[in-house]
Amino acid sequence: MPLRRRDRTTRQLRRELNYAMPIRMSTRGRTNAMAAHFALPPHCIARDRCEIYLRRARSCKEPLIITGYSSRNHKCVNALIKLATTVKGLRLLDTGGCDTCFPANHPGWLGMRFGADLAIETTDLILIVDCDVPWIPTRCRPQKSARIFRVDIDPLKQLMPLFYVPAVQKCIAYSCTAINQVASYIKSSPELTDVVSSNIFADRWSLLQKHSEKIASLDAQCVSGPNNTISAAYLCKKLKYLAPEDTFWVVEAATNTFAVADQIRATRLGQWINCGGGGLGWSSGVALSVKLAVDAIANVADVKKRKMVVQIVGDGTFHFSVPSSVYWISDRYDIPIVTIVLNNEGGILSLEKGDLFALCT
Ligand SMILES: Cc1ncc(C[n+]2csc(CCOP(=O)(O)OP(=O)(O)O)c2C)c(N)n1
Repeated sequence: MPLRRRDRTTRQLRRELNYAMPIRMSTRGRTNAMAAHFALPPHCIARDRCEIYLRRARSCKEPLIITGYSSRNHKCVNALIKLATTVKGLRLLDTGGCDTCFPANHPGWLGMRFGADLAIETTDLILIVDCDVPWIPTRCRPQKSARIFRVDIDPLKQLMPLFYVPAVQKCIAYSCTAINQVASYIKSSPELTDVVSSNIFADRWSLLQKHSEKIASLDAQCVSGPNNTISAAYLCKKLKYLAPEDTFWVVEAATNTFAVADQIRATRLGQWINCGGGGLGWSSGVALSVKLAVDAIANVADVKKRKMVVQIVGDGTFHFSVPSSVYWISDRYDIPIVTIVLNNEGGILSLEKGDLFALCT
């Protein structure tokens, strides 16, 4: 009996090692064995499903994509841009489960909102891509007539059975593959190409140019309060102005997240870093890691200029991140980061351009 148990343990251990060991380090025999575990082809949408999506999407007036963590594959950001540029008028709502999913300078950008947004209530077609909670039904819900499609690696959310989205089609696929497929399918079909090049779509594109009005209205929110108190929006607008354009923003701003997202308006791949989980306290450690990573990349590329990493964090959340360890490590290993703590009480902003850079070099 003890012998058998040891056998089982050894077998289990070998299996675990197989999972853990990188393929390139394996012998051919082990590679073959591991291929059984790893060689899953990228999931894509079946062609007939793709046709169904697009047939139903043809007649819609206000198509909307809601995403959350599609940018865990950065290539998906470019795929979404390509699709939103092909299907003019398509808009995208980011629910902030990951890095920047869509650049703020694209006219289809609706910003970062989770739980509720007006666009969800008015749209007639929603494609949910890699998003766990596209809306909170007690706060906002789509019209009954809206057609909903879902593409996700786990579209049924089998591990989080909290609420179900009444999608007419749910498809297991890698978001980047699926989005590229849809864009290619449109391009390969002369009929659909005609549809998306029609005047209706051109008009929708013109309507999207109201994006600049949206940006102006966001900018208008950035006013300082009485007695020199400052709002999160005002502070973030200043930060955006002070920091170099290629700054990385690690954001754990809790209730101020929308205000921060509205002002930082990330446009570069991976520039806005968020965590999909609900456990607070990750951002300080992540800011150090991001700084290490960007400096390592600069070293490899032999680039002298160092990119800045700015962490924006709520005051309660700041304490969850064990600041004493973080700044000891930052100092001990020379990993400079800037931390902005939002304390919801206001303060006096007196940073000048250059001060921020001085802080983290
Ligand atoms: C590890 C962990 N503990 C507790 C919570 C519950 N929680 C959510 S928001 C929040 C308050 C965060 O405070 P603060 O960072 O000051 O943000 P704000 O008050 O601006 O929302 C807490 C305790 C959590 N999400 N994760």
